[in-house]
Amino acid sequence: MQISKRHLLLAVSALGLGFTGLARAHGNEDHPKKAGPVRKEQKDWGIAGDAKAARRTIEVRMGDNMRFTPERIDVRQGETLRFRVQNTGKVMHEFVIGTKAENAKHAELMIKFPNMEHDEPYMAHVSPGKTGEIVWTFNRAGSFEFACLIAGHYSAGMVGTINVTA
Ligand SMILES: [Cu+2]
Repeated sequence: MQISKRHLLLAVSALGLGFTGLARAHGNEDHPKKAGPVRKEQKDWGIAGDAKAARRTIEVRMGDNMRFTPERIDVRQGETLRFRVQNTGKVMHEFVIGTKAENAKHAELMIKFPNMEHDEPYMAHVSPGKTGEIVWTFNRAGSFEFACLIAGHYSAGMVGTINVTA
């Protein structure tokens, strides 16, 4: 029940954003940084991290071949990682951490609403040639994903695995 309720909420907010998000979001411009502190909301795959707590930086490259390098990241539960995500391609890519179910659902929405604006502390939208950065704390063990949810990229295989061991 919880999943379908969340799905409904996502769909409803996506519909609303269809009007306001058309002009920007997912163009070739970087999203403007929003003012205010990062929203810290516990997710199944962790919580927004403090940069000061990051002991390890993971360099990730994203290319127009719809692949991430590396494709697998191993983490210990409780670790805070800084991800430096480089877009080596010529089109927009993004790095979104989530559960497999969450990403698959989100990717489907992005196909229906390609201009949907989405920005959360567990995602980085990166313009061609640029590098984005996020800091995330993996406080829950499990097998998660990082994915590019730009319309069509996820289904083309633009996805990697994050294993968090207890
Ligand atoms: Cu992509």
